[in-house]
Amino acid sequence: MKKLLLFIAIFFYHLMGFAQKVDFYQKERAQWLKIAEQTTPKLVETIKKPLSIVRLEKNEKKFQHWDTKPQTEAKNLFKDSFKKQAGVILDFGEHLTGFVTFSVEDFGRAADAPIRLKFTFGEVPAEVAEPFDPFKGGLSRAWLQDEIITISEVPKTITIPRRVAFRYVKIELLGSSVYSDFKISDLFVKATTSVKQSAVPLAKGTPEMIQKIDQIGLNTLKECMQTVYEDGPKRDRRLWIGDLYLESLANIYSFKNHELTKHCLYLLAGLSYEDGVAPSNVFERPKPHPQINPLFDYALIYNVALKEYLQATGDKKTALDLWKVAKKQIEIPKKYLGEDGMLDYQKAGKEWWLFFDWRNGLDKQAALQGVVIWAYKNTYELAKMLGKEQEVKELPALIQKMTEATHRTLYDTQKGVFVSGKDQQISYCSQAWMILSGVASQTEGKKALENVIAHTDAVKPGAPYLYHYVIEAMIQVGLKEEAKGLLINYWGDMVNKGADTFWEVYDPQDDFLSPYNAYLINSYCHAWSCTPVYFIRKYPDIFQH
Ligand code: RAM
Repeated sequence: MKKLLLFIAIFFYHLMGFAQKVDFYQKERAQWLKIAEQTTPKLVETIKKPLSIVRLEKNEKKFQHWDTKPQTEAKNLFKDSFKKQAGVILDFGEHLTGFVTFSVEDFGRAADAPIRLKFTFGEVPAEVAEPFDPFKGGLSRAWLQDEIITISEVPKTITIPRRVAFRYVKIELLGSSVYSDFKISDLFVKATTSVKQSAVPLAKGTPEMIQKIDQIGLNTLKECMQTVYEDGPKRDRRLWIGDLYLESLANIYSFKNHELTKHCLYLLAGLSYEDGVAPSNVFERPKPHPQINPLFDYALIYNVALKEYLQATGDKKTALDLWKVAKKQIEIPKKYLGEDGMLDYQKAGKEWWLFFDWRNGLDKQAALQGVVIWAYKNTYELAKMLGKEQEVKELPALIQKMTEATHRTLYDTQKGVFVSGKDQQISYCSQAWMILSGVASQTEGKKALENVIAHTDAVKPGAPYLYHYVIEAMIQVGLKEEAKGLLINYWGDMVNKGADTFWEVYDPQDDFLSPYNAYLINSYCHAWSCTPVYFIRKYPDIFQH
């Protein structure tokens, strides 16, 4: 008997071990990855040449205190000795992403020593103005775009192996023959994007600043649309769910490259973690693989992105094929859900990365309740479109229970705002998520946003990502003028400071803010900042008049 019990115990132990290792998408994964591969977009390539040679000027009033002044046409570089022009800064006049090729030629006298050049590419002037070292940032120094190239034979044409994202390039001379001279006789970039179709023009009479914001938003989106929706073509050059969601919304109202969205949704599904959680971010090369870095809110946002894709395209086949992923994501919060309808946000915060925004000290309890309810609602809508309500029939009751509990626990009736965490923090983030989830009624939401604007100590958004949700919430409660005002103030401020593409983080009070403790490593062409394109085009009555 004892032996039998021991045998049963061992059997179950192995069974459980085996169960843990089983890949939740074992049956589907290969096929999803195959479809992802088949839908990889072909990039559109354009050759672009520099427009001018610029000089840097220190100016406290300009972004990060640097300004550029045009000096002469870029083609003058190609005629003359480079020795005389070392340190030159070329300006391409726009943000570009691609591979740079350059040629060197001698002046008739063969070089008797190699030439060593240092190229520094910058999205913003500070990157070609400030030294990169010593580097104290939290991410790899190698993201900074400086490349040293040694040329052993002249003449020569060389393509720099690294793809770069830039508007400016500084070229320095680190070494060359002391006897002979040379020139850089050509330099161009083969710029890429997967955007094929241009966006329709805005209505006549659209305010000038809105037009500028829209154009820069389109440039940002175009640059980030490569073979996936990248978060930033300079850094991190990969597909994140949160960025994909906002980019695909903007794409629906502009370039309409739905094939790219489909490709990304399949790639994410095919690279989901073995326990079924959608991966926070994935890489395409050297072969498709996820970063093992689960992110709670992003996993749930996968469902919303899939629903929006279905709504925009009517492509039921894809949505049905990927439904299994959406269904699995709704399980994630259940582990933390108490009998009272509130999530154990502290436990979730210990076990997961909860993102919502780059803002130190932000309390995420309210946002967490909000994002779960919002994702559940969207998933239920998706299920209805696919005739799958039965498979998620618990959702409506769950949504109601969580909504009531959240309202009871987090709404401060006296102050007229939603609070978060044990210190009852008041933030823009919490108000936005309480509105988007429907926890706040229309009137409460409107009042909560008005109150938070008036509340000088409220925790403000740190990155454009959260500004998106705040503006969406404003529109939802009818604060249309405020939404327009915020869009113009926040993104318009970047325009006034010279943005060609919108930035990863921007605090109007602090040009040097960086989540990575090194502002030069911030991305200055960042996917999640492109959403004015979505607002301006989805709500023409608010933004195009
Ligand atoms: C950064 C990137 C990316 C974002 C994640 C959460 O690494 O900026 O865009 O989605 O954080």
